[in-house]
Amino acid sequence: MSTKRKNGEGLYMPRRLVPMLVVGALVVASCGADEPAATTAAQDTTTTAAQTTTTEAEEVVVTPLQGGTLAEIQARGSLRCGVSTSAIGFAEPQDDGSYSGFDADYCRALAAAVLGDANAVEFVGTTAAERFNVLAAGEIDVLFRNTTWTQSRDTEIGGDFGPTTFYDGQQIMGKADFGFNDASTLGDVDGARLCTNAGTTTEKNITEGARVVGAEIDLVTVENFPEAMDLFRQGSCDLVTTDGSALFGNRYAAIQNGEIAEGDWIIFPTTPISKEPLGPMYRQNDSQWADVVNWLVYILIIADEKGITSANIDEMVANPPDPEAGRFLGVGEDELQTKMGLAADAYAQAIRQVGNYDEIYANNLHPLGFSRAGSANARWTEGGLVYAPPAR
Ligand SMILES: N[C@@H](CCC(=O)N[C@@H](CS)C(=O)NCC(=O)O)C(=O)O
Repeated sequence: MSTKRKNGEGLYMPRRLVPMLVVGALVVASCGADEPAATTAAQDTTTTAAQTTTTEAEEVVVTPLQGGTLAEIQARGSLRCGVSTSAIGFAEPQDDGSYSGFDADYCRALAAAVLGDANAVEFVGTTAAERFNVLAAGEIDVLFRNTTWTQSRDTEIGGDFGPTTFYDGQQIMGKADFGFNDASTLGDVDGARLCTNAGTTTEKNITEGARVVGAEIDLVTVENFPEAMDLFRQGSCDLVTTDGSALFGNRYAAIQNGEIAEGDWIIFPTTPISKEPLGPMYRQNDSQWADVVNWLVYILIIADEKGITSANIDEMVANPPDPEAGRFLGVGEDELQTKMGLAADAYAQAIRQVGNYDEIYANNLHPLGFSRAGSANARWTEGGLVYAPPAR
């Protein structure tokens, strides 16, 4: 792996101290069980970390459990939900061991549907590299962890995906001081050191993308994305790359806490370099559980379409706006939830205790400056991709 830098384009700062800083940072990162011991040379350490953690799917060897997840959760009385260890707006650890965020709210909504109690969740923080093993080993019932639906993950590692909850895409963040601007492209990463977390689609996308545009990069992978952000702050990495949502979230937080000024950190290219449809993942061959999770996602979308919210749910249950709403709120004679092994009011509880799609989005992502309008996460009636099949 090359650490050579491009000169003469005025894009990057000199980097004489970088090797030492990277060694220090990767020693911390290497505390993870699967990480190799750090070597003394910065370049070697970097190379080893990247090479041993890039193969996200191949490392999973545990035979998936077969079926019965719903019954297990009902017997246990709690939902084990895998989330990210720390992802701004999606899964933020709280002092009491719970998590808040967009993904965390889906865990809570699912617990409300299955157990009637949004607080009946055991959150399990997972790194990107370990998440599929944790799922396959049966340590969690479902994974809501900024997880991109890909063909290899769907076919090679014993898992299945539910409907997309957030349409994301990979971007890159650099410093305006180093010459990056809104017009920067993938080609502008030539000669740069990029950081991200291991076990992600991010690694493959940037490696393939850079190759396609003829850019030579030095990719450094660490265990968690917050570590990658630290390297970026220190200047050990010229650039960080991951799902755009995380870049926007980190930049927004840094502006809010006074660390940087608006315009200091540039996110590019404007059109992401990949599609990252994020959503739930569960073990394959458990159709009953898949249905429960999938229809949770769908019904929160349909509730948004119909204006059924946590604030007006009681009124809506008393007077459903139409027959479809009557069915999924559990008051129509032809309700379907009991046939799925749930209480008739399962999804009404999810809406009551957590909210519909728009509420989950607004509660967690509006504070970070995200807007559905004009994005792929807008309603399908407003030009977006958020769409659900009919509840009938
Ligand atoms: N969507 C990608 C990336 C997932 C990912 O790890 N994203 C980062 C940025 S949101 C993350 O969760 N970081 C939190 C952490 O590393 O703990 C994937 O499924 O591989």
